[in-house]
Amino acid sequence: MADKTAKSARPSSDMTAFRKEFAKAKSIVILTGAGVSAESGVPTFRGAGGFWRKWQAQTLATPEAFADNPSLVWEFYHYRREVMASKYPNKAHEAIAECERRLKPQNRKVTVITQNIDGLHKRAGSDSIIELHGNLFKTRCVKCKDVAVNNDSPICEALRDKGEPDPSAVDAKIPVENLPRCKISGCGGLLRPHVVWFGEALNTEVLDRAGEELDKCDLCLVVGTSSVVYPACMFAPNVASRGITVAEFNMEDTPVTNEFMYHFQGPAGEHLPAALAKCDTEK
Ligand code: BJW
Ligand code: ZN
Repeated sequence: MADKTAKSARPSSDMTAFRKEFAKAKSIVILTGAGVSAESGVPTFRGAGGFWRKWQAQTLATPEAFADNPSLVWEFYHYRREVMASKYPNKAHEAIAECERRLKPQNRKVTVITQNIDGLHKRAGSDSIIELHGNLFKTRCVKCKDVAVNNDSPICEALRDKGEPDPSAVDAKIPVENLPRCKISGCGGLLRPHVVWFGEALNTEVLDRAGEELDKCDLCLVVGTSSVVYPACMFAPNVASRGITVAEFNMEDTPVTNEFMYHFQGPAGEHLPAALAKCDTEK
């Protein structure tokens, strides 16, 4: 184990030392955020890429924005759904999925807990995935609460060719009756993206499943998240406070970097394949 006694000491970037701990770990949690998909060309939430038209993504990811202007919020999510057709899992997603597959016959578990809604972990072949903030390709009826998978493109006729991200684009101002509607017989309620917006509680079952995996893990990787959004930002620091090794993979420091044993600075697509590659001790 790397030498990191004081909580505020700098984490180690010794990959050889990390690999020794990885070789022994039996229950690994990989907590991911928008940065894991950045190399696939999916914009992150904060920072320069986090704008759509003139709005910061955070401004539109709220129940208030949807209540105020469902057409605008649907344009934003429609754009993000359509964009995903030309985006593919990158080396980081693939390294995580390959690691889960390889470790399974060794009775070693890898669980992805992701804040992302883009579905790229699944597309890379990861199986054990907990989606904390929902999924771009699921809808929820505001009236009957039905949750459904929806891969339609466009999701409704009125959104066809809408959602242009350019700041000069004109809002489509789609009447609410022409926005995506529930197909359950006799309902017809307005659909919303099945995602967790600011101020909304995370699904209790999802939170419980994440809590179980975090409680029993003996190694935790935290990849491409700014670690500022509650409750996910507390997960890895809580694991570290149990004395479990946590390794952060990020382009930069985060507010919790110094709580961890390891910090690997740089693109996840570069460091994760090296971190999760087959060890000499594996059969
Ligand atoms: C790379 C890389 C590369 C780049 N390789 N790395 C005041 C204090 C404390 C809490 C609150 C507060 N006021 C309100 C709250 C609660 C609020 C919250 O935490 N707000 C904070 C912002 C202050 N949280 C909530 O509301 C949550 N619910 C909740 O807490 O309920 C109870 C409650 C309610 C109200 C008050 C108090 C309690 C719900 C949060 C839901 C978040 N939803 C979103 C949108 C999802 C749908 C969608 O995508 O549209 O989830 S917001 C957005 O942030 C999205 C993300 O999943 C989430 C996290 O972002 P993430 O993934 O970390 O992305 P970025 O962009 O921030 O960071 C990218 C990172 O990658 C950076 O660090 C880069 O350096 C790095 N990177 N390229 C490696 N190649
Ligand atoms: Zn309905």
